[in-house]
Amino acid sequence: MKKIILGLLLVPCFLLAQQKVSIIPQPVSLQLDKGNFTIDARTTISYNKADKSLKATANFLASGIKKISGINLSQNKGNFKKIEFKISPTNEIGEEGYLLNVTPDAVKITANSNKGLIYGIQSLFQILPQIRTNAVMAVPCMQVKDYPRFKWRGMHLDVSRHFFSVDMVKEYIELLAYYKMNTFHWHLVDDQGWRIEIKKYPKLTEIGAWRVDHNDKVWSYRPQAKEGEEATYGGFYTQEEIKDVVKFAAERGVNIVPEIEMPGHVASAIASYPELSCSQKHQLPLTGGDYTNMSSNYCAGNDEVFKFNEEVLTEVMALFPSKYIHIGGDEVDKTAWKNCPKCQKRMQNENLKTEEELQSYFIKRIEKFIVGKNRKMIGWDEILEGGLAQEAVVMSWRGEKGGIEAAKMNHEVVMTPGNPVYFDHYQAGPDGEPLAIGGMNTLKKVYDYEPIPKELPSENSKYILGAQANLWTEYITTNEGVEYMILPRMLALAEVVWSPATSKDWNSFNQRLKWHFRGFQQKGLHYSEGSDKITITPRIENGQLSVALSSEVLGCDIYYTLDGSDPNGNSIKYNAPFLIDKTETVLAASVCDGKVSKGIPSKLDFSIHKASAKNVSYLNNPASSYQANGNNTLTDGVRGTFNVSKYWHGFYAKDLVATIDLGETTPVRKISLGCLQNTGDWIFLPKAVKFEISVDGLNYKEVGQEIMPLNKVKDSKAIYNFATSFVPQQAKYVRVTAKILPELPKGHSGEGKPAWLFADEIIVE
Ligand code: TNX
Repeated sequence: MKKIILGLLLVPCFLLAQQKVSIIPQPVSLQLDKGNFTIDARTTISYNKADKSLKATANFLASGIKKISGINLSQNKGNFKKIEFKISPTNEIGEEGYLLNVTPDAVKITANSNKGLIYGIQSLFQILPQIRTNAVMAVPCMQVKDYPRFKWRGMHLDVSRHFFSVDMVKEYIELLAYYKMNTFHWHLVDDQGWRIEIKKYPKLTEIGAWRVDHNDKVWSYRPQAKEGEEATYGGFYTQEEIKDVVKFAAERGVNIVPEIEMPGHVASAIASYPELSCSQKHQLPLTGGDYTNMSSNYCAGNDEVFKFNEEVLTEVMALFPSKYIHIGGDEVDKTAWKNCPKCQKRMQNENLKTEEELQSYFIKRIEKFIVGKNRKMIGWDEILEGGLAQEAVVMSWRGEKGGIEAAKMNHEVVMTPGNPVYFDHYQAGPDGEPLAIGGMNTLKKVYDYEPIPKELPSENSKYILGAQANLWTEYITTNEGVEYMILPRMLALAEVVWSPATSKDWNSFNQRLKWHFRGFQQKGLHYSEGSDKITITPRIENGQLSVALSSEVLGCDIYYTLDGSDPNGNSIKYNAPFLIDKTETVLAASVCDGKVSKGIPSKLDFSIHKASAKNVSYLNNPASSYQANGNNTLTDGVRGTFNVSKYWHGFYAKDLVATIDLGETTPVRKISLGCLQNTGDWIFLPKAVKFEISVDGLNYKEVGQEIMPLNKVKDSKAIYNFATSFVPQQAKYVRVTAKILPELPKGHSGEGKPAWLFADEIIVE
């Protein structure tokens, strides 16, 4: 009898077509074999009952199977068809790795820890149907060996700017775990809302969790209440809810790193307990949620502030078992400290010379407390300023510079540079996309990210714990918005932090992504199909200007026009970079299966003049993060705009002194330099621009100067052409000197510090 049943059961293994396996992140090694294992009502989960922790893992597997098939798997019953997990010392796969061995008779998952088993189960889930179905639950026979490249595989969620329910947070964690991300950075505190119940300080959530609801998306600190308006927008998590979420995450191998911001970004705490701020006026009773114009910092001179934070952290650490506790530390506006007698006294007593050192004092004092509780403190890269605390871990967000610096000092680092892992930035468009904070971090940019910087000495690379994407929610107001911004970019990041660097393969990733897109559709998750925008890149080579077109969408053709019409399948097909030798507009779109992509076409205007494509040399080089198109950006014919930063060359603290070699002596009658002002970003028009010409490149003659026009001083944003016109003169060289503003004006957040100077084009006529 037994034999017959066995024979019948084996049939599907030979009849079912080999299923595709589309695991993301790509496993270290995967070998598909012939046949399938079929999960059915007779399958049992088998494990060592003596190990209590395995029970939760078995339940996790059982409930996942039930959800997609309705099958109730038994546990440790019978000896027939098993999904077996075993914790046993296994080489090469580390703490989080797993071996998954599927044969027609059994699925075996082996790991060194429960976490590894969970990842094996996640791989299994990715192979099975994504939603409830009556289909046969067939798992292709295979052997998988898999383990992560990095130990910090993080996703962050800001629940302060907008509040997200426990259910949404769980959904987020579930998605993380499904893609083997193991760290959830929960940004619980910011100016716009305090989101965690603290028993000792109830006002934090009675007052600090609520604000007036103007349904606007950008706030400075906290939105200003109108007369009689109530603070009705917000929410917070009770300690019981937090315990539940922590448990939920742990069952999926996800560690939650709570972030309790300090000493800045805490208008919500100050609104609740004004006495924690520097200013006396904040100690008046506050009503109606009007907390504008307050300093959003804790007072660093007040010992009560430290007592408060230590007591808050004590409750936080009791809730979160995480070794790492995040204390924020970013973007502290030091103005209040400069004007605060208590802060100034602290600086005197502690022999601190700058407010940066005062911030460092603050953070170090908190670190001591955290380390005393056997935890590790992590903070944004500003904690490097004024001296890094002894054991602090640095989260590098303003590029990778801070991370490199910290890793060189043998501090642990998590890489989370705004470009490309801020998922609040656009991933496509921006036309047709939900309004976002700015920037453009496409799926491919995320996929191509390498967390270990080239410039880091190899012996220090071990300090790079991994990478993380951050989801700030100033512009994200709904659950759908959260899903849309992380899907599918999180999948690209998952592959970056899990899979071996050598196995990266954009084509293969896109292939596997299709299966996951289908799953998103079936589950009703909101996701982006990626950027179908064509990137138009100006190039200068051998004194010629050309244009390259590229697309992230695979398997499509690119078509373009030069006559201003919208491109379609009858336009010019792009094969290779083409020359631009007159003023014209390039419009480009991708055409897939005969259909023009849905977004509006990409467009770039080129204006050609006497200096076009000519070589530019600089006395002071542009800053590394504002290289635009490289050396000859100022002669590539492309102008910058307020929205698109990539065509601007940025200079910091030093003047722009650019010399153009026109290649031949030619009559010149007008020269101009395009500059940007965006005061909020510390970018100011130059004080003055001087224009010179030369025939021999040695002797220069001034042909004009323009002083920064007075009517521009007050503009927070401006694009202005500094220019000079003169009677035509022979020139082979043109030199332009733009004087940078050496000190930001009084009242500016960077008062006294040098400004940035941004320029896009030197036009010679
Ligand atoms: C900077 S990243 C911030 C956040 C903002 C974010 C917007 C960081 C440590 N601070 O407070 O939400 O930019 O992208």
